[in-house]
Amino acid sequence: MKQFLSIHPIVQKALDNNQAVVALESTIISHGMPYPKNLETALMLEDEVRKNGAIPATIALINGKIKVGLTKEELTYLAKEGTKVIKTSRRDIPYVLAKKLTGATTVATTMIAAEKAGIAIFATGGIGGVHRGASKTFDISADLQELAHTNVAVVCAGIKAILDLELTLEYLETLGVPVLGYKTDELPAFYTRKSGFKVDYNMQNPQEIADLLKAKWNLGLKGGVVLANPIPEASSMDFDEMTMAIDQAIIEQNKLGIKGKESTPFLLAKVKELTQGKSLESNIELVRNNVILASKLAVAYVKTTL
Ligand code: PSU
Ligand code: MN
Repeated sequence: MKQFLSIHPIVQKALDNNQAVVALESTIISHGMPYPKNLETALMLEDEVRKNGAIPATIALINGKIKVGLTKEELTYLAKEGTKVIKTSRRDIPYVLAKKLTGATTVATTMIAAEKAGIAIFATGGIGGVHRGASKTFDISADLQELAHTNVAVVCAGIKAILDLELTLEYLETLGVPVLGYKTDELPAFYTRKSGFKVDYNMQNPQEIADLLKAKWNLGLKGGVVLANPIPEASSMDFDEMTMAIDQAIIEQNKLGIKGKESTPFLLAKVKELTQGKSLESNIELVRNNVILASKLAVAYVKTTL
């Protein structure tokens, strides 16, 4: 494992001293936003982690290594390369490493890297899930299987709204993954605070969540947890406008025959276009909000002995 894992000295020192660390993914940088907004956002998110008492560890695959904690040069490189870097989910890892290519990590791969490095808390925008029409296409994100097996808590604004939220919740239930709401009974829908679906449990503070994580993992129950944190009211989108944009994006996707790993980046980019860029601003604010909660959770988690 040592051969492939490269942990930044600042991150390693924090881990050795039992300090709070928050993992961050890199596909949102490469595939989620245009340059230079993506670089500004990546740096802003790392700052938010520090301001909230934790150490950030953005993760990517570079030159044959899984890098946990990136330098500013590495972040800049990823941001500039954009979609030229390989969106790396679990099945892509061996190829990208063996060929010494550059890979941006999805939720699944960020969880794998975080667990190997010893990081329990990870913040992102939204998790992948069961795509609409999956009964025919079988398009179900590897993020869900990862949540079943890998011991990392994923702080997100819910399941990406372009997906089938109801089927994703059923799938997570089957896999035994708790879906927690932060100060809400209702599952947020990424760009909006409401979805019409319920979370499993409404959690009121980071300590309560840290206690739940310790209970799960000390018992040896493998797998992750979804902590769904609603987008702040001021940044949330209009539900009907979003529904229309998503429906239209899916129509265009089907017309163009876009499938597989291109599906999620295409839909998110199309929704951004159809909302005249407004969804991108929401996306940035919801990730910021998740990073703040994840940092507070990481601080509570390292102090919790159960
Ligand atoms: N944000 C984007 N584009 C993306 C993703 C996030 O703007 O492609 C990634 C996330 O990293 C998430 C992944 O884990 O999409 C899910 O993709 P798939 O459905 O192919 O597993
Ligand atoms: Mn897929």
